Amino acid sequence: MGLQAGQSGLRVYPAHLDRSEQARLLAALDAILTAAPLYVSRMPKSGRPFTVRMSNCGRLGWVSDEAGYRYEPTHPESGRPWPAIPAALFALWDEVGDYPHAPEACLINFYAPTAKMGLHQDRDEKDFAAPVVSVSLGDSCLFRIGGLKRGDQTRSLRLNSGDVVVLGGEARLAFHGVDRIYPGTSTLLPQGGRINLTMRRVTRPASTVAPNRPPAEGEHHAQ
Ligand SMILES: O=C(O)CCC(=O)C(=O)O
Repeated sequence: MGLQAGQSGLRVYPAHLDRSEQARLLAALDAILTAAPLYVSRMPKSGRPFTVRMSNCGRLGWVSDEAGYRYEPTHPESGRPWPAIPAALFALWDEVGDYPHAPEACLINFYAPTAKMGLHQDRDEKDFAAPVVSVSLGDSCLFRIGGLKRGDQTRSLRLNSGDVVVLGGEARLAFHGVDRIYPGTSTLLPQGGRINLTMRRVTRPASTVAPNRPPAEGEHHAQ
């Protein structure tokens, strides 16, 4: 795949999960979404609803409302902690993430046939050295990715059920979004639609936190 400026570190793994792996993941998600149901997030300031419904699993979950984008340890409607990230997703992160610390959040996006997601950057995390690892399940979509500036040229690719995308390196901060869903292109989700999972590391791992003491003699720290 030809890469544009701002896209090095974008890796696409077509059909990385086979049908039975997708079905097992979906079963795990069913249990997660029973405990932490999908809900309607709202845009900062305007309160305009997203067309995508969301939930999370992991120690932290990405939320958005009039107060802004942020990570929270609990579901905004039930007030309960998010369910744990399934083991299969931790294994996937280890396999493709190329990053030594575990993800802390997994955002679950559900796209009904008319839902979409505008171009945006994922920048509410503390450590951009960690990738975002994304899994597509269900109906195919048209995914768009550009560069580091909103106005940069974009390219589109179709993502199908079982595809995995890694936004690492420069592409970690690339603008991206979903222009449309292709209804009826998968039989994985009984009711149709698309689920996208994005795993993220939210906090800076302890070993990479800059020390707040001067270096000891003979010890060097990058400035
Ligand atoms: O649905 C997708 O493939 C992308 C999701 C996304 O951009 C996000 O959750 O930040």
